[in-house]
Amino acid sequence: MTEQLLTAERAVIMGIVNMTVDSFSDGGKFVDHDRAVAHALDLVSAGADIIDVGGESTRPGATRVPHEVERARVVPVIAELSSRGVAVSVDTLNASTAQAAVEAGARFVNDVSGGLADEQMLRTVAQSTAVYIAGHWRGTPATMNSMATYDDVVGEVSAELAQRVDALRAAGVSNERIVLDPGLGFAKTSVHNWLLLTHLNELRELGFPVLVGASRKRFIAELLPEGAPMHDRDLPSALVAARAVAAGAWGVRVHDVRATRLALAVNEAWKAAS
Ligand code: PMM
Repeated sequence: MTEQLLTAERAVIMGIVNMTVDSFSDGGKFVDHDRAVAHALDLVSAGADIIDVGGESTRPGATRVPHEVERARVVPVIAELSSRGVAVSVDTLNASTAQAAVEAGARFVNDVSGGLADEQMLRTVAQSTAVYIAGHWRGTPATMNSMATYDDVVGEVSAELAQRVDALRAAGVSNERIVLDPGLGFAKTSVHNWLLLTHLNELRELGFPVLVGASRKRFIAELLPEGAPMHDRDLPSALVAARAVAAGAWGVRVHDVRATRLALAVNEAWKAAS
């Protein structure tokens, strides 16, 4: 099933379940086990291919969560979803959480730090059969905004992701188990995010599936009137997802799966007719 997702002709939709108290868009809504599971199942029925379960927010300025708290939040949900046949990814910076999640059935480890936050991460992934999603990042949520300086953001993000690939290979993770993510918003300004989105082909040239996470982020909010409600970000997020997929993204990580599925259906109809 994991292999099918990696080689699928249709783009993959990863639905977000944040079991956090302070995520910028849905903090506090799904910390409870039953609500998280119910939300995940809703996202699956709306067309999510993978459910991404996270227990620690990585937004700028977020406070770190003790590993045990993170594990206690996400592992039971991952176990339940996996037992129901849902493909699950764990969104974590921590090797110990990744390991527990994989033991509970997670097939993907989604690490926005690309292994830079926890030196055990790459070895832990190598010892599993999980697919590893390596995000581009330059520092913790406390420091990343000050690291958003680039001469050539596309070239530098590509080169830094290529270094993560080298580290993954050295740790024993084979190419077939690697997905790359430009890490929109992680040590990036809005201008950087748009440049990365409009030059996805350069990231694709690294030879790995590319996942894009633009959903509800601040650079999307900047398209809306100030103070617009959070769900107003879902339409522009779905359009960005569709454009990213049209530009060759393997998958998109989104909050509003229903809208994204429709936006991708437009892409598919467009492609079929052209
Ligand atoms: N962004 C966030 C969290 N996890 N994972 C991947 N692979 N890519 C991302 O861009 C990404 C991520 C932060 O957003 P959230 O608070 O809405 O989860």
